[in-house]
Amino acid sequence: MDYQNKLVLAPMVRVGTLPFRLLAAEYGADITYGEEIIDHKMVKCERKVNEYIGCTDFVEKGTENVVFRTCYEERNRVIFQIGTSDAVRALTAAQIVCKDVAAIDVNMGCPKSFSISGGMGAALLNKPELIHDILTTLKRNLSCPVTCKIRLLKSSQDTVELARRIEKTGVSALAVHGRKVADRPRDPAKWSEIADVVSALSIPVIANGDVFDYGDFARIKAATGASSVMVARGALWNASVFSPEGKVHWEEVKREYVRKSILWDNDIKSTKHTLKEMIMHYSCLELPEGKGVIKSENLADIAKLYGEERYYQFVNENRFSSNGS
Ligand code: FMN
Repeated sequence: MDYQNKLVLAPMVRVGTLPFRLLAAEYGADITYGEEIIDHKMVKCERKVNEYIGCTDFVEKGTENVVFRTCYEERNRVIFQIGTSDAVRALTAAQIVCKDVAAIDVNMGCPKSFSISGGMGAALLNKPELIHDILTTLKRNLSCPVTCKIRLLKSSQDTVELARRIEKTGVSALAVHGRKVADRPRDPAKWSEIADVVSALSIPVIANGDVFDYGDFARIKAATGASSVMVARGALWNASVFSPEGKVHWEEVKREYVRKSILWDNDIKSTKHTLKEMIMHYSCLELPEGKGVIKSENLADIAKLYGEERYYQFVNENRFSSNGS
């Protein structure tokens, strides 16, 4: 796995499922992260080849709950992001999925209370020994690359010190979200503090924060010195942000997302959440489209709402033969 000069789709809960990752890749993303999945959940899963859809599923044992879905096409660019507070559990979870993905990433930046209270995400940032334990355990026992994603610490000096310790564990790359734990998404990302990390490390650093247009890729690269860039909201609002030809209209992107959700039989909650986020950015949920998404109970309802009934029918009638190639 090469982490130099890459455009990267950031991990996004309830957004970064298979259809969205494939959509971003189609527009030009080189590396696509899945949504964070907690190790507790993953250790309960078994791998199942889903011939009906043409994909590989990780399903909670004894249920039909698909926790992670991937396919052969994205095998060399999909990163599985794990939420963890324990090296052995992280390893057990990673071993279940590592042969089907390009790399394993550890989330060390999530500031949400469910992560922090479980000792995961940003809670790790002030536990360098635990970080070391988790990353070295994964590195020693997995054959795929291991990376992690952090936020900035209180001072740039502290961030650089932590980044150096992380580099020593042998990780292949480090993603740095240019905000501190207490910062809000609307606060500007501090590209200059990412630059301090880039100049202190020799492994690739993936710069993240406030990239909304294709031109921003060059700007953040110049400001940070990083050769790879990760995008979250800019991609959520318009996945064609990765396209060097410029963005296509968001209605077109949304339609393509709906079709991919149908094709890959995406989890309805994730499809609804992603569509709502897209709609809220450009319009509002009180209009008929938004209300229709909220009311939808399954992908057939979504297909009807977007005039894709025939596509829905076609896909479902041709499962075995047309998919997974
Ligand atoms: N960061 C993670 O490390 N793991 C996640 O699962 C995750 N989920 C997110 C979900 C949403 C809807 C958004 C907007 C962000 C999420 N983040 C997550 C943070 C992003 O990956 C990214 O670091 C942050 O949004 C800054 O990038 P941006 O300025 O391009 O949005």
